[in-house]
Parts: sequence; structure tokens; C-alpha cells
Amino acid sequence: MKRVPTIGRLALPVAAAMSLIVGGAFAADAAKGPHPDVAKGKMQAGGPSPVQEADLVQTINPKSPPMTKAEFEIGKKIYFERCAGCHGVLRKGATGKPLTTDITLDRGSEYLRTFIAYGSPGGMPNWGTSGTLSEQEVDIMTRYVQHEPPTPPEFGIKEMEASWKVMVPPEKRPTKQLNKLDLANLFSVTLRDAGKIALIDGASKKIVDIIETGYAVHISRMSKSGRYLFVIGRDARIVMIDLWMEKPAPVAEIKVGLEARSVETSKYKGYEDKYAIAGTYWPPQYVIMQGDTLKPLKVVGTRGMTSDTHEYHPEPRVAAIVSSHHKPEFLVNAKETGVVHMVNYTDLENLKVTMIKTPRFLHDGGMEASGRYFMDAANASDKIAVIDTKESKLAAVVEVGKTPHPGRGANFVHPKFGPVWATGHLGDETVSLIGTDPKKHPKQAWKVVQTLKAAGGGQLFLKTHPKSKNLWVDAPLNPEPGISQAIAVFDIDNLDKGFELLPIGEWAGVKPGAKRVVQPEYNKAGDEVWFSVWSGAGEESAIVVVDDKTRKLKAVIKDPRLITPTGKFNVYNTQNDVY
Ligand code: DHE
Repeated sequence: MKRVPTIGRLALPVAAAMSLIVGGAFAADAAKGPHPDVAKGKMQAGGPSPVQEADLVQTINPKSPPMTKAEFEIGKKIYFERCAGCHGVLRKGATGKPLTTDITLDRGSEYLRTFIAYGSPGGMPNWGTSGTLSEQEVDIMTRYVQHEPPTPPEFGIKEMEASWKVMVPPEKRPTKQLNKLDLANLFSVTLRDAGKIALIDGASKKIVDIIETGYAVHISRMSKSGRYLFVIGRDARIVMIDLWMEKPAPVAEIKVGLEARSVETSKYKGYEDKYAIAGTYWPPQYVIMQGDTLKPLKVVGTRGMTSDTHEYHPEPRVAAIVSSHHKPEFLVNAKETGVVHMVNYTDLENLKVTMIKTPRFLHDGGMEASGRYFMDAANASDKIAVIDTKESKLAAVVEVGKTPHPGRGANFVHPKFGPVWATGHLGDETVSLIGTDPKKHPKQAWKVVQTLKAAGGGQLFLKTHPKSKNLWVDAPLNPEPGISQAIAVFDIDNLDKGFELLPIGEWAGVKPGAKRVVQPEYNKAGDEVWFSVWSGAGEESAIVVVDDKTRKLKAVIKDPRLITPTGKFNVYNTQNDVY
């Protein structure tokens, strides 16, 4: 195969050149083999490729290395599944670095190949050496990223309506809870690679039901009443489950785009359960839907100017969405532009959106304990933007560690500094504690009051509970199994004492696998914490339940149906923003 010569190896460190990733599909997919076409030996890596002139993908850039159409299709699929989450569909970069052809062609094939195969200490997964991608697939991706990215189609209300189904209309639904489940202590568990969720009873730890949802399910959110559970997958399919039915089951579903991560419902007094909202990565937009049927009502695009340099961005993806308790508003993170859209839902025909300027690359976040301020992580900017939902404005920007990743964060009362909200970091081992009480602790408000040292970088989520004295910090993306398979726990009253590391992965007693320990979640009472022990799709996973007071193992939930459990959402805590 004729190769485009490498145009100089830049002295850039590996981490800087590619990405910092939360690896949407990273480890759990490692068990999957190469793409069938590759496995069948149709493609070869690094060596000659049977490129026929006629098979070449048309590219407007003559410098792009040759690819057959079949190879291009494989590249497109792999890119969508593994890379787009961090680098963006149009490859403009966000959590991961930009991969536009001006950059990739400049870096050249050998440089890119090394990156894709070996990863980087900055968080780019080692797709090749982990076995996730075969040598041939690494070669395809090396060439694929040197071609112009294909632009996926738009997805408007017409396409949404075509996918919209109401399985049980509101008038045919129960008027009261028909089952005997303790709904407040029910957990919705993401079974990521199975495209399902498990409903697990908090007391008995028994699986109540497994429900089909969509490709690579991402999060669950609760309606304000605690009746409806909304689940969204990366394929932008939302499934709405009625927990009051004799057997909780989906009552409506819709596809709102091609790629998504977030769903939320209206929580303001008078609007409980009235609207749902979902944001999409592609197309970059959000849609407001009827809260009981998912009928799409209003679509708003996020394309526009960046908050700082006022340059046009074609793909400001919608990351976290939270619901205000102070106004009839949703707070929608437009990631790449660094703009929070505060969307007032009182009049959808004359929609009012307050656009709040924040640092760029907004990702996830949650409310501080009073529910007034949204603590919003601008991850690739290493900052937390504090949004005042009462005044509808930016209250502060707080500099934290490298690539904050709070999930929804953790709220507790610091023995010295009063109420704080905590975030862990993907890019370093620290946990930043930010003062959140401008009235009684004005000196500490919106400042990092203490920085804890946890077990290592690669943290994704941390959690405590108003009734607990423990702060649990995971690090599932740490390259060291002793850390990724464990949890660091701090005593809130003795933070200076450092953490205790509990070997949750070992406690699970599962067969060999990645066993990444991810996302602590409390039960309703706040006296036990659940952890996912996340292995590959073909491997054994489990949920480990720890007694919060004694920090001792309480239960292990194992079941062949528990395939790749990741997020867990306790109904009461999710409904009431308890974290
Ligand atoms: Fe997530 C929340 C995006 C990878 C598990 N994830 C979120 C949110 C966003 C997001 C925007 C906030 C939603 C909200 O609050 O409205 N996640 C992304 C990505 O773009 C990313 C980095 C890459 C990708 O390709 O998807 C990514 N996420 C992952 C994973 O690999 C995780 C660990 C496993 C999985 O299930 O895919 C994962 N993300 C989660 C979980 C939450 C989440 C468990 C909810 C946390 C919570 O407590 O609310």
C-alpha cells in the first residue's frame, strides 16, 4: 500500500496530541473481538492493503491515505462507537483533543498509529495493546482520522415523531401504585453493553425486572413525583418506564437524535412531571417533550458562537442537563461553546433562553446542598462554573485540579469550612472541596477550601449522603488495577487522616476481568453504598453493597443478567437530588 509519508513527528507529548478520554467504550468492550470483516482477514494492518482505485473513498483532501469503501465504513463505525464521545463527531475536540485533518495529516500515520495502539498517560485508552482493536483496525483508524469526517444527517421533529411510540397512553395507566415494591428504595442499574437496565429492590437486593432500553444505555433520571423513570442510551433512544404498573414497564419511547447522553424532567412547583428534556451530542440540540408521553414539542439547536472567542462552533454537544428548583427552567450544558442555556419552559411558543457564559467544555455537574447553585464542570478547562439558578447568572468560576469529573458531585458539611461540594478528577489524584455557603461562610464561598489526595487519577464519581460521615471516591480509569478495582473512602470528620482503600473488586468474588469499580450510590436510608464491579461484556460482573458505618461488605449481587453494570440510580436520591 502506498503510504503518505509521515510529515514530521512533533515533539508534542502523547497526551497532548490525542486525547483525554472517559473512554465511553473502553474497557467493557475489550473482550469483544475485532470487526468481523477484519477477523475474516479482509484487511491487513501496516502492510499492503488491497486498495483498488474504484474502491477509494472520495476525499476532498488528496493527502489523505488511501482507504477502500469497506475500510472507511469500518472506520466510521469504530469512530462512532469509541472515539466520538470524546473527540466529537466533527472531530473538533472537547474532552479529547481535536482530530481535524489539518492536525492529523500533519502528525502522520506512524505517529497516529502509535497513539491509537498504545494510548497515553493523559487518558487516551490503549486501543491496540488492550486488544480492543486489532492491528488491522488500528491501521484503519490511523488512516480514517486522516480523511475528512463524514457529517451525519440532521434529526428534526419529523424524524423524532417517526420513532415515537406510546405503548400505554396516560388514560390507560394506573391511578395508583399497583405493585408492592418499595419504589423509593428501588435502583435502576445501567447494563451498558446489554442495552438494558435492571430494576433492583434495595432491601432484598433481588432483580425485580430487566428492561430493554437501547444501545449503550447511559443514565436514568426520575420524574419529580417519583413515578416515571427515564432512561437514555448513546443511541439517543429514551425509554419511559411507569413504576406504578403491576410490573413496571415502558409506556413510551422516542429517538431524539443519533447520539445522546442526557435526559431530565421538570421539577419546579406546578410543573412536576409536566415536561421532559433530552440533549443530544448529534445533532447538537435539545428537545422538550411532554412529560407523560414523550411527544416532542420543541427542538432548539445549540450551534453558535463560543463564549470566549466568539467563533462559530458547528457541534456544541449537549452534556448534562439539570432541572431548577427555583424557576421553571432547565439548565442545559452546551459543551464546546461554554454556554449554559437556562431554558424557561412556561411558554414553549415564545421560548426564553438565558445564555450564561462559562468556560468551555462543560460536561457534568450537580446542585450544591441548598439546591440553588449548579456546580458545573468545564472539564477540559479544569474549572467549575457556579450558576445561580435563582438569579439566572454565573456566580463564580473556580479553578480546580486536572479535568474535573464530578458526576453530580458530593455535598457535605466540612468540619472547619461549613457546606462544601466535592469533585474528583480524571487527570490527577486530587479531590477539590469547594465552599458553597455564601451567607454563613462568605470567605470560603466558591473557593477550594481543601484539596484531598485520593488513590490516583482516573476518577469518575464520588458520593456521600446527608446521613453519612464517609466520602467515597472511585478511580475506574486508573491504569493500576489495585486502584481501579478499589474505592478510596475518607472520614469527613478527619479528612487530614487520608483515605482507606477497600478492595471492592476482590470482595465481589467474580471471575477474572477488568473489575473496574465504578459509581458509588447510596440507598434511600443512607446507610449502605452500592458499587458496580464492571468487567467486559463476556465476563462476570457484580454489584457490591457496603455497610456505610462499618465499611464492611454487606452483600454481593451476582446474576448472569448483570452484564456490564455501570451507573446505579436510587429512585428517591435521584428524584430529590440527594448526593
Ligand atoms: Fe458518562 C453521566 C457523557 C463515558 C457512566 N456522562 C454523564 C453525563 C454526560 C456523560 C454528559 C451527564 C448526564 C447528565 O447529568 O445529564 N460519558 C459521557 C461521555 O461523553 C463519555 C465521556 C464518553 C462516551 O463515549 O460516552 C462518557 N460514562 C462514560 C463511561 O464510559 C461510563 C463510565 C460507563 C457507561 O455506562 O458508559 C459512564 N456517565 C456515566 C454515569 C453517569 C454519567 C454512571 C451518571 C452519573 C450520575 O451519578 O449522575
